[in-house]
Amino acid sequence: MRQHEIHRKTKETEVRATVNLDSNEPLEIYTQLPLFTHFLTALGKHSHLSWQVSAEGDIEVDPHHLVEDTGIVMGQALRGALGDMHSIQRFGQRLLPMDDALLLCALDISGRGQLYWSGSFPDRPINGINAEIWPEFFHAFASHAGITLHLVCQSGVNAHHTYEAAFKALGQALYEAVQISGSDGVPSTKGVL
Ligand SMILES: [Mn+2]
Repeated sequence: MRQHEIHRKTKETEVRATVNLDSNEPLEIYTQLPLFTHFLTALGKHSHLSWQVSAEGDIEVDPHHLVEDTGIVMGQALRGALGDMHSIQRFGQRLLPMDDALLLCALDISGRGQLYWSGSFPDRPINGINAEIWPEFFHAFASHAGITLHLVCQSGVNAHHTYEAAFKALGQALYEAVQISGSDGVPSTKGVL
């Protein structure tokens, strides 16, 4: 079973995440921010992977710590579960619509964590949470998972639709990339990821 758990506690947050790449249940997501829980549940559901995440923190200061640290811990759990990356597909992509929103996600489990965030993301808060917080999640996740992650907002008017579509698109692209392919060994001409 390709499964890994990370627990991280700081003076700002306490986050636990487990991911199993060979199962789609249980899916259990809890954070202190209901909107973030909603988005992560969308990611988890559409990744068809088993995620168990619990995240608490000093949201009275700013939701930023909780969102960024959850990205760190989920990324580290994914990296651990991938292990030696033997026979994985490595690449994943999705063009995901959600009503007015259209999100492109393309990722490479490259071992080099980086986020490329572009396009017309709406710069409006949702339920009092500023839009600038969402790329912080994806940046932390990509950095700590060791994936090259492109997220491009092709169009998006409604902020809730647009950011939710980004989480769903990541889930779908991730599912594709972590699948076991028919070929043997690490999928790199270098022989290592
Ligand atoms: Mn929604």
